[in-house]
Amino acid sequence: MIDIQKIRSEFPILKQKVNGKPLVYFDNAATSQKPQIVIDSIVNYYTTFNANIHRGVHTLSQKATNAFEEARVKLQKHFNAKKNYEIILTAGTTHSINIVATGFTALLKKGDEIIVSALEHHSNIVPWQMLCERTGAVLKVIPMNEEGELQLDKYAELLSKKTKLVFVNHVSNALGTINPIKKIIDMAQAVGAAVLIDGAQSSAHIKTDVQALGVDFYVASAHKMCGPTGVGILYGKEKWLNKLPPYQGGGEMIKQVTFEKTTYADLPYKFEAGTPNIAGVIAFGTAIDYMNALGFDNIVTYEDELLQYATKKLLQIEGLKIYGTSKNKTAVISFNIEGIHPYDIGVIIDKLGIAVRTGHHCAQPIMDFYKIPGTVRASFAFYNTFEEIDLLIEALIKAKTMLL
Ligand code: 7TS
Repeated sequence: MIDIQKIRSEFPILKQKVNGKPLVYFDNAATSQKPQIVIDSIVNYYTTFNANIHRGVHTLSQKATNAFEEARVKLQKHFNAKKNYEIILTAGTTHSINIVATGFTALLKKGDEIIVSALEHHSNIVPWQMLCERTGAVLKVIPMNEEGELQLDKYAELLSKKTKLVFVNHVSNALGTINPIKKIIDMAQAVGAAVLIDGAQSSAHIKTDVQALGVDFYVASAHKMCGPTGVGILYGKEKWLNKLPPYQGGGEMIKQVTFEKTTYADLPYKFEAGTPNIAGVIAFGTAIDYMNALGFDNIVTYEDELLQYATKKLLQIEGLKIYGTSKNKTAVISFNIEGIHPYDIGVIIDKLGIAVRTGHHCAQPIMDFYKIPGTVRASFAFYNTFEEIDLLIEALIKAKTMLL
């Protein structure tokens, strides 16, 4: 069960007023808010044991190294990776994707094929296009339908022996659709392709077991899971991480350096050049503990109630259309009101203290599919309330009266 009063008291930012009104934060798909315990974790690191990791014999360095490596193990357990060194600590989802996309340059040849989906965020499109430019590989796209779901029959037609890599997000950031990733992974692996799943939008709502999925790569960002910005993970099966070359050269990722030849460090350090975001990684571990203590089953049940309530209420507003109507959705609602630009709605309801995102949500192909410039996106988290949804509805009715 979600104890909403207790939870809200743990998020200091939610107590403030914005433009004279209590903050209603419905931009959780962009980034989540942080509980005090995560903020304290960062402060505690810098206040009591700030030191560089993996290189000092002194006490603070060892303390920092232990806390950093403990966080890796928490992440390993959370995502159920077989080995702790299959969890690479990165700067976030975008960074993780680029490590794989750049690494595959050495593994692809002209005429090979890469499949992405029509539901991708730009960070899941551009690195693959760049990979295709470097290698002569061809990018194919799984189409979507009007409900915002992927067409798996069309996906089956795209798969062949030429397919080397399939890349799909677990949940669409623009529409909230939960993709049938187990099926997508199994179908790709049946033709010998590797699969990368982007968990940026799912990881705060769905507990993912990478071994049960059998996925080759899985990526996520801490900041969408109550953790800090600038931190994320790249999970990769050991055999794949060993096949990929390092992404960046530098300190920490080497075994031996001479001017004639350098040998690389073992996993995970081969992909962790330079001083990482030590405080961020430790706080990511704290955020994972916090979310697991709440329980993902509790989180998803409560957020689904918010989703159903908001969907019903929003559809009572005349002229309002929701984009993305799959039955399998996280608590994200993308919508427009007929005759009004989404940006204008965003600006007016901000004056009433309500934070939503407006625009194409870095998923322009989805907007092109619906032939719209963008949407208003309200995305909910477990610390949101039904009363806040009522405030959104009131604000939208007000905005509609002002703008039409
Ligand atoms: N993949 C998906 C599905 C995303 O939603 C995002 C960020 C990213 C990748 C990139 O993550 P980053 O942490 O590396 O930036 N999505 C959004 C969003 O929907 N609004 O702001 C950022």
